[in-house]
Amino acid sequence: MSCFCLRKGKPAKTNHDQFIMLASETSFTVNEVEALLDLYKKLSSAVIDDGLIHKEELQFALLRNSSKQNLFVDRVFDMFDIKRNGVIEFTEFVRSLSIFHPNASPEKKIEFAFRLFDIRQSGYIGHNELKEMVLATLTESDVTVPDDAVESIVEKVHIPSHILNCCPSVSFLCFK
Ligand SMILES: [Ca+2]
Repeated sequence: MSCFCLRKGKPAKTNHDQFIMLASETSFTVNEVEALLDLYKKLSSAVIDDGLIHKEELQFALLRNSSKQNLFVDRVFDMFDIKRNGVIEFTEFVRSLSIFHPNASPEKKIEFAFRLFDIRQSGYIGHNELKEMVLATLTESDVTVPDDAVESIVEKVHIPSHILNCCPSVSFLCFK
């Protein structure tokens, strides 16, 4: 019997041309892109050894567990999965990580943070979205906090009242 598992353990097109292409599109150098491939290989074989990062693998990398559902991981995964096909490919991994590079523009970083909290992708961060993210973070840290305490946290990190008066949800412009 023949095995045609050609892509097992390898993301598609990981040749030098691809490193150059990704370096030209991101803040990374060719050497850094190459180093990211090593990291990508480790992450993408952590749970399902198929050369692609599944949500369980991102979760394992971020939280050291691969089963418990977590809103924060869901959001990060959705943002890395640019093609929205349920896996993070190497090019998506590099392009998304580039936002965290010291040379990436503050505008891009702010936009990423905004999209992370804009759970329903409405263009506004509502009170409930902020609350859900705070709850997800607390739950992951095994901290149980009464609802009114969460409300109080959300109110404290929320926007000043003079902005709140003109827009009850936070738009990207307010967020900046
Ligand atoms: Ca995998």
